[in-house]
Amino acid sequence: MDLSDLRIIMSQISAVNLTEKEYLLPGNRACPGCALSLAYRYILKALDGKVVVTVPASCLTVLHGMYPVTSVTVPCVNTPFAATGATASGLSAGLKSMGRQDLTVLAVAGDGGTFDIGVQALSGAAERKTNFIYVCYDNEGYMNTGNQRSSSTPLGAISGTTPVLGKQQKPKDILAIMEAHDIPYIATANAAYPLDIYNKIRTAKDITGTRFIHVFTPCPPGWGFAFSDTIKIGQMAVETGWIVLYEINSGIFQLTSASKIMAQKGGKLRHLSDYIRGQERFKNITEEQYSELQAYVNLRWETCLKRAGFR
Ligand SMILES: Cc1ncc(C[n+]2csc(CCOP(=O)(O)OP(=O)(O)O)c2C)c(N)n1
Ligand code: SF4
Repeated sequence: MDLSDLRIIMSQISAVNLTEKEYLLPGNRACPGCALSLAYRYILKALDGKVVVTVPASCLTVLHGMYPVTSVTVPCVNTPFAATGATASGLSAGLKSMGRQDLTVLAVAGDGGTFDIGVQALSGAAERKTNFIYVCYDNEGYMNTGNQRSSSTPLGAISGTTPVLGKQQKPKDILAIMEAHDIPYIATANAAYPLDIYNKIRTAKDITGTRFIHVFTPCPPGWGFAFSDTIKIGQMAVETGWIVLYEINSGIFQLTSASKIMAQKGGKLRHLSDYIRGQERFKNITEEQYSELQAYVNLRWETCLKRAGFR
């Protein structure tokens, strides 16, 4: 190893050299084992306090706390459910008019607030190439109001509004929708891989325009698994191909983190049943639905391997 290799290694963030500064404080109102709180902690660390956040109605608003108490040390504008993209656009215009280039505008919304009610405001802002980072944390349902199904809820999953047979439709492909907007940066992430989230936010921070990051956030009470299994579920999602970790930076697609390692080792996936089995929400899934999910996961994984040059 020469000096330049050593410099590259030293510049990479690891658990050893990660900042100890905290912007999300302990004692907040998230459930135990909440993947959102873990992901959000690393997102804020990556922006190092130089951020203005906007959050719509969601579990994240609850996590922030009720006025006059808050668990977050950065400024946040709470916005109506449908308005995250619009509020982020306003914040971006305001900071520009004040000549403030030191602050990042960060919008963080759930899957309900992104895939469903917030999609038009986000689409409009992305089409205008508005300057902000938009993080959609995806717990695959409207969790804050009691786990109603969203357009991200998986086929076959039981929810508050699909209580017996489970959801009968496949999720909307939000990443394909955002890619169609031709924005400069798109990434997927997963709360079980916090350093990957950190690195992606750092990359996004230095890009101008709309940057979209989808973060998979397992939800113990909503999905029906033990509070202590959040990381295990998150890792299994990657190992089975339920979630693929990648980024598309200026049109260049590459796998990252555990997905990249899996691809380098030949690209074999674990059986999806390993992931499905541990979750109460899939207890009534039919064989037909399971086969459909497995076929979808296989096809998407092969597509990603091809895009990343592994096939
Ligand atoms: C216009 C409007 N409709 C409904 C609500 C009620 N509401 C508040 S939070 C929420 C669910 C949010 O779901 P999601 O965006 O997925 O975030 P999560 O709760 O899962 O964190 C709903 C339906 C609202 N605040 N405003
Ligand atoms: S309901 Fe789920 S997403 Fe919401 S705070 Fe609890 S664990 Fe987190």
